Amino acid sequence: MYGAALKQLETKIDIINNEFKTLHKYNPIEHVSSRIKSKESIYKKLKKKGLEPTYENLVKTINDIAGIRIICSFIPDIFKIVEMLENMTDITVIKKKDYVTTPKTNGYSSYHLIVSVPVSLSMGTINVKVEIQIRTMAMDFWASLEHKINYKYDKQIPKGIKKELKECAKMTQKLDKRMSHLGRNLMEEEKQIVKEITTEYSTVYATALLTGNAGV
Ligand code: 0O2
Repeated sequence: MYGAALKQLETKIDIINNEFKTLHKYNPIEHVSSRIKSKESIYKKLKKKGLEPTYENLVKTINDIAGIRIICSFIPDIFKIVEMLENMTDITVIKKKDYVTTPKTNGYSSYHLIVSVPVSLSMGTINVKVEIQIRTMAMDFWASLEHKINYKYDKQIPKGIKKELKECAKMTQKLDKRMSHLGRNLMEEEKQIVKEITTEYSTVYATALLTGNAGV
């Protein structure tokens, strides 16, 4: 059921991306990946929560068994994608965590949505929870390195490395802001060029109409 929910969501995200490309002439999503949490990881998470490893506890308390990660170019894209997902009538947003506006104390930044997706099986329709993480390439770079370091030190990262990671996170945030600013300027320039071409074309066409040369 988790695999089916992921497939459905991936299709929806693909549709969002194509719609965005058509409407705004640019592609907000760099890439999308999905995964189903490993048994070991589910077991560890239940243990951490002080719960027995039962099917009921797993379904009720673990929100990220099925996970999708959406990587964008710029910070504003994250919020646009969140808005588009929220507007979809066939998925329900259960929970939102905005670590983009307010990063975690360790520096982690990303937008998390827990959504419920209806999956039709032969025995009926069930609602399946999926975690969607939306972040920029820079945020993803930081998070994947921090994840590896965490794994290496079994979540007991030495103080010096923690400090270094926090500084890197600050640099990542600055880089994201500057890149988003550059991206916005570039898009404004492109819009202006399209506007100028359209205006020029309209003038030429109107003149042609008035002089009876519209066919030309
Ligand atoms: P893995 O191995 O990536 O699957 P909740 O019950 O939903 O309130 P939860 O699940 O702890 O509590 O929620 P949260 O904080 O949204 O974290 C869910 C996932 O986000 C994590 O899953 C990570 O993938 C990612 N994440 C959260 N905080 C950090 C962080 O500080 N660093 C990195 N690198 N990733 C983070 P898992 O199960 O922890 O790990």
